[in-house]
Amino acid sequence: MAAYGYELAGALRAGKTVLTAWSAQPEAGLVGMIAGAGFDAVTMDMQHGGHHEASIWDGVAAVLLRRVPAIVRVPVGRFDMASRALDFGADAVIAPMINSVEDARALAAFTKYPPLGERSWGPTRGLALRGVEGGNAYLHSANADTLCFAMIETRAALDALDDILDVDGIDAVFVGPADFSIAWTGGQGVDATLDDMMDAVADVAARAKAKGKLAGIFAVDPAMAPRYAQMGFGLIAAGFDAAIVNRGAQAVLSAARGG
Ligand code: 3PY
Ligand code: MG
Repeated sequence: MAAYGYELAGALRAGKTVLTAWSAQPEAGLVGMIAGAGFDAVTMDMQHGGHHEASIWDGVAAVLLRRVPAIVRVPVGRFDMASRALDFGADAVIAPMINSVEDARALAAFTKYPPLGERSWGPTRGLALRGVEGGNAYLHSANADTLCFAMIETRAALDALDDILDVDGIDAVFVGPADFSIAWTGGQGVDATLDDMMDAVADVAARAKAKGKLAGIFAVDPAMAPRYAQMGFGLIAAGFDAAIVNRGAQAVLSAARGG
């Protein structure tokens, strides 16, 4: 078992499908509730969701309390926040718009300890949340047990994919199909389920696997998750917090109305 993770890296490396909820509401009570609802992980979104540094501090704790892996998507270019999310106890970070090998190298530098990268020491909060004292075991295991996902969602990223995958410290890629569709259609439209791009999407997972790296994707429609799993995506985001509340409310109201 991973010393300080809740099996996220191990599960993905063993080929398991990990279904993560996607949390946009920066409210730790709700985040914790979702973590307890049966998802394999919870991802808190600082790029387009409302999460901010304080809600990541509280939200990671709320998720880990449920013994569920906590993942943080940081804003564009905020590699310092990727370091902080790991220090706060996150099991993985997802960085959007990694469009070049230089972006990938910078991301890896902020998320991996020497000699692989330049992550600065200070995971005090994460270790406290897991009840761990002392740092050397974390220092020696964190590079492998905490995961760094580079988002592939532009033409430039697709062109640079093999070089991005070759960067030591980039553990995985994560496809953003909405932005990917905008790039694919040259800005003509946004459609995260666009059939025309699905071969290219599948190719990202295949190329990651060929290089011994992991792959994840955002499933706007949760019904897409099995298809993505078939393509080789291990981490699949399949449950927006707003949709979870809405669908739950519909199910409750439907039952209460007798039908
Ligand atoms: C995208 O689909 O572009 C994403 O970033 C998923 O949130
Ligand atoms: Mg995106």
